[in-house]
Amino acid sequence: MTAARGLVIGVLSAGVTLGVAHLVAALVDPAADPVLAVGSVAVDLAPQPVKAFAIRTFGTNDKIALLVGVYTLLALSAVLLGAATLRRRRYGLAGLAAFAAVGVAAALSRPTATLVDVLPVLAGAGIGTAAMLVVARAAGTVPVPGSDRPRLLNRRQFLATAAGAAVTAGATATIGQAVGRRSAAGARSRAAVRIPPPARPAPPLPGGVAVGVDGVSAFLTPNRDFYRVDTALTVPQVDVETWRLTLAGAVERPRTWTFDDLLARDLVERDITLNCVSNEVGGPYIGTARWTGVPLAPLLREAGIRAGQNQLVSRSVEGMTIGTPLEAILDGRDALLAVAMNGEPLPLEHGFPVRMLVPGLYGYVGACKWLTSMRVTTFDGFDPYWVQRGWAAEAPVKTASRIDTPKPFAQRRVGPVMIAGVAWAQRRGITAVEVQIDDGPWRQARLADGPSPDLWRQWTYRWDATSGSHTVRVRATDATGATQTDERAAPFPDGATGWHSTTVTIT
Ligand SMILES: Nc1nc2c(c(=O)[nH]1)N[C@H]1C(S)=C(S)[C@@H](COP(=O)(O)O)O[C@H]1N2
Ligand SMILES: [Mo]
Repeated sequence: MTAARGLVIGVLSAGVTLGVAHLVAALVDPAADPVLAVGSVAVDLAPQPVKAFAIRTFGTNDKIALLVGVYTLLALSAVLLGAATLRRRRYGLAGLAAFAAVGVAAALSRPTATLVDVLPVLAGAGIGTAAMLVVARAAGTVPVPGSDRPRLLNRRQFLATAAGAAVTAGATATIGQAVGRRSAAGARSRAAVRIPPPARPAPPLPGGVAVGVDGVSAFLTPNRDFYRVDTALTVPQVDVETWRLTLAGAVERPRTWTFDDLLARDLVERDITLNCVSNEVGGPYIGTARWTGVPLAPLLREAGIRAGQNQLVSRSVEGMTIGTPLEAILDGRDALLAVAMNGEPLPLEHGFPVRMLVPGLYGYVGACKWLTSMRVTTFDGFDPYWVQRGWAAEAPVKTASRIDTPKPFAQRRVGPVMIAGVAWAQRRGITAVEVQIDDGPWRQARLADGPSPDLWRQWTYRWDATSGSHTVRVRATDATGATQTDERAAPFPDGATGWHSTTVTIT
């Protein structure tokens, strides 16, 4: 009886608090929803091994896993708080105040926070407190003579207030959800955007870039299949009408561009492979797209970079900072401010309206999404987000290769088996891929066409498979003549190394 009343009080007052907060957040700033704000702080504060574990275990679902965790903790605390409230009102009040304080701190700690971001928590906590007091008052009991189980003073009143609180929680959360969808400024803005045809289209891809073997990744990754890695719990919603890009710091002529200013420049189109430093050996966080964008180097040169600078710090609308060596941008490679991906405006998840792209660098040092400002500085002068967390300040892509087929533990028949996959060494290019079966000699794989060093390269190896369980290994060599090391390294702090292998059963 007591436990049940405590549960009802706790869960309903928490529900009203979060529902109201969600609705107010939808109106002022969706990212100020306290659950998301606390989740974001958890993302930012999580120690490196925890982050690595989350990316490894949950992959692109890491955000969902995090939110499930936050909600579970909240539900447990709510039940305890409800029980405490029955004992003494002030325990409940103190508990809610403590949660509100955490929510306010989280909302304000976001890099782009303003004072209105405390409104959702305050409104939620205020109305949630009222709900708690009303339901707790209606939960009063009287002793039953001859029994140690008291009964509700007014059962109907208790049920009515509880139902009222439940409806409030459900309605505010639902309306908040609907408002949030309707105010999806980014989606609306993206639908209205027209990207002009590139002045310099991508050179046509030779037919031979794809080996045409089942199970090998598509040479150009469709947008919906392109991996997504970022710290944003809600996808930033940018309206190009109000969006601006600034260039400041150690430059002679700081600049500001609108989206149309950028589109008015000559656009280039390039096929470029992008991968994540968090990718494990054999992992999925790599893809290739046809990007359209504004060449970045001329923008910097026009602004006049002052002497002695070596880092460009990009900042996104939600406060991510990414540091790129100026030298990498200026050395003639296709460093872009990308506005389109595979022929459509950048998908919201991939940085709409503008992201940076620097071939040869892992995403965390060259591919800022939802870009809004760039600052010329030095590596000594500023540590961007991931560098503050111990990752390397400079991180060129390491030469690597992956077996796409057969999949691990596949079963095949004795006879010819096609082994195939991809290899990459952006900026250098792949010149050889070798395959080893068990402890046999390394054999040359057949390479598909490799039209640019900034692209991954497919390969195949036709194996005359004999019965038994076999280990297949792959290693690549890049155009500097360096062969991929077999020394295993974890992704932290500057990218994984080691040979990818897979086990196949032949019958
Ligand atoms: N604003 C922002 N940009 C970001 C990130 C981020 O967390 N926030 N993650 C970076 C990382 S680690 C990678 S690997 C690439 C991934 O880009 P994608 O999600 O389009 O594949 O984006 C980079 N740009
Ligand atoms: Mo990454």
